[in-house]
Amino acid sequence: MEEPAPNYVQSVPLTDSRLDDTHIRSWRDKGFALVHDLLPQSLLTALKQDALAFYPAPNTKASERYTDFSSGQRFVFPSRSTAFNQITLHPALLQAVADLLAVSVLDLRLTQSDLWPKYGGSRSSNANDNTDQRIHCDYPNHSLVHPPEWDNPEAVEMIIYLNSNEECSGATAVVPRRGANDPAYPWPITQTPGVGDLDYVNDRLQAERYMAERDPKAAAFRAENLYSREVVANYRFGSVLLYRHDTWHRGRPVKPGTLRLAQNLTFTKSGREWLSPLHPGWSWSMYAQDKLMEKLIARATVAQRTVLGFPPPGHEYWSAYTLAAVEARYRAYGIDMTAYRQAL
Ligand SMILES: O=C(O)CCC(=O)C(=O)O
Ligand SMILES: [Fe+2]
Repeated sequence: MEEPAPNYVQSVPLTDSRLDDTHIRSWRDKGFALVHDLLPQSLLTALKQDALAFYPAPNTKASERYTDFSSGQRFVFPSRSTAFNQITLHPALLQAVADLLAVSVLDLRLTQSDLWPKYGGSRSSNANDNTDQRIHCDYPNHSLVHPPEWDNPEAVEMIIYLNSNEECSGATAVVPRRGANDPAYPWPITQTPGVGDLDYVNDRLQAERYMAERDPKAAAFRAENLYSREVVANYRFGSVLLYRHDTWHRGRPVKPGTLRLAQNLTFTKSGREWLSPLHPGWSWSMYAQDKLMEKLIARATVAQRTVLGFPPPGHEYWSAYTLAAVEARYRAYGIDMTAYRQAL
């Protein structure tokens, strides 16, 4: 299969870091929105510096072990990079997700925040090579079930790019959904490697060869309706691609000799236990000597804490006793329990 010349995703500027109807409609109808100006450049620059200090430079021996798409749990929330934590819980980002899902920020939960390197040219013949991904939806390794009906989404995924397409290539491709009867979006989403009894194969050529053998109808569906209709997100430094667990998309090859850095996040509506966090629980690091997570909880806003699963003001968890106990745990780092006390 030849790579066709890409069509680009359209992007409309934001006003005051707030999504408008165009972005919200795009995400809800087509399955994605690309925004270039959601997050402050200074914070993104700080994050990129932290990531460059953490990940080996391209074309070095040390970079060779990063052949896959994840950081191997080494650059995940909560991180020693303050900028990473601040972006993860940035008010503009949380508000954007809340607007897409039409809920309050207090009804969001974080389930993924991970900063991945993608090195150009480090390609293997492995079926799981990540360079040139097969087209897929992300729900199978985020969810125990299947995304609900299209008009009732329960999660927002995003990729924050710390480079530009011009510099690194490898722009993510997405397939815009065209209404309820779109042949690219049949229900359920099963014609894809890794679902049901189909093997998980990541590499595009190997995945499509496998599909052609195992399920020729599905392979034809993928060629005719998915690959032929993909458009790519012409990303810049700081662009955010907002998409969904049921959006067809794929990662594409990064230019040899370059390193594309991207932060991947997922937020769900609260009470979705079937949507698994991708990392160890947020409290797992609470015995670390630097008290990173305790400080983060103490200094976070009420909304940010709630997004991490801390009980919101007014929750049945709170009593005079639990309030005093939680305050005792975090007092050393200056937690302000006023909002919880007032709601008792
Ligand atoms: O790296 C990209 O551009 C997309 C990655 C992706 O879709 C995935 O790993 O699930
Ligand atoms: Fe994906």
